[in-house]
Amino acid sequence: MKKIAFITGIAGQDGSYLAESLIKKNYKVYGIIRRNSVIEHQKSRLDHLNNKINVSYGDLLNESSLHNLLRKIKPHEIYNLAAQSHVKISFEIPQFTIKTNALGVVNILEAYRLNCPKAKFYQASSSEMFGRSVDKDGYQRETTPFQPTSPYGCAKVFAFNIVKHYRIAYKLFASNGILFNHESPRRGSNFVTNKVVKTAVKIKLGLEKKLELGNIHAFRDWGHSKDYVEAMRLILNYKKADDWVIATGQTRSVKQMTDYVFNKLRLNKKKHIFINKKYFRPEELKYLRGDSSKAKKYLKWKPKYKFEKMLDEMIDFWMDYYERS
Ligand code: G4F
Repeated sequence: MKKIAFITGIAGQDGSYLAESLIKKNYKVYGIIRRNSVIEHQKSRLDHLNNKINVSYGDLLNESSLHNLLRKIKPHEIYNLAAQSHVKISFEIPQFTIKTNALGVVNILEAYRLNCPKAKFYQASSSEMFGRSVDKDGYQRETTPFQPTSPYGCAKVFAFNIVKHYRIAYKLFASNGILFNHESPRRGSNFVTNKVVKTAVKIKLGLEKKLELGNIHAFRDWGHSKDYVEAMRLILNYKKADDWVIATGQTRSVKQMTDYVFNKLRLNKKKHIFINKKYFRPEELKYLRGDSSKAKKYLKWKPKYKFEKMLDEMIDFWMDYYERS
């Protein structure tokens, strides 16, 4: 019998790569997307999977849609990837972010507990939960305390804890993947990597003149989304539910990432890059570097992509996109 997977946030970067990967592994894949007034934006990452997945409208805040679907499809694996995922925007819409990223998780956990408790549940937890906290050796790991620095991070800490609570209280297979930043050509272009790459390519092609950035001295541990969705599946196929850090173990500043892209395209940084206060956050998360030794040891997971290869892939994607259009 085919395994059945249910993915919330299936139209996002991770959701679309995860759906592709599970189809290749012979899963039957279901997912929900939220209604959006611009239909073209809604399923663009899924168009190539058209007849291979089952997508319906749903929302973490619309409980009946979750109960109905889970009762009907009885999944073996549930991946909760839906979220208001932009940290800066979470300062502008804190209530909506907390409703979706915290209360929304309770909603899907309840639908899971009441309709298909034998399923395995994955929660997209985030390195943003660590916030100000770094271990003495300069890494964040499963034992590092959470000190979130944004409404997004606070909501994700709540979600992490409630998932753990459901695991213990109801003996459910509910796991957290604490994923550090992960990118790809499918990344939304208001996240810094894709914003930098897309704008730099446009500058190179004479379609744009400047790139405006916020805090370029923040450090992030950037991996590739394709590697990270593999970790999600391994997490649910491990013998017991647990919490897992998924990261590359390397950290670079936004400036270093931008330098790589501008050097690759032979662009003059001084001429094109400007700092604009509007991209700063009320509190900045300054430094992330994950230690995923536990995932390497027990899940046998390790990233395949190197940082430079990932950025090269993104540059090639946008070059190809603008040269064809
Ligand atoms: O690309 P970012 O917006 O990602 P951020 O805030 O680290 O969040 C991402 O990673 C989290 C995992 O830790 C996820 F949970 C979350 O959902 C999301 O996927 O910003 C990265 C860094 C920040 O320090 C930001 O201040 O880049 C800095 N930055 C500098 N200029 C900018 C910009 N970020 C954006 N988005 N736009 C700028 O112009």
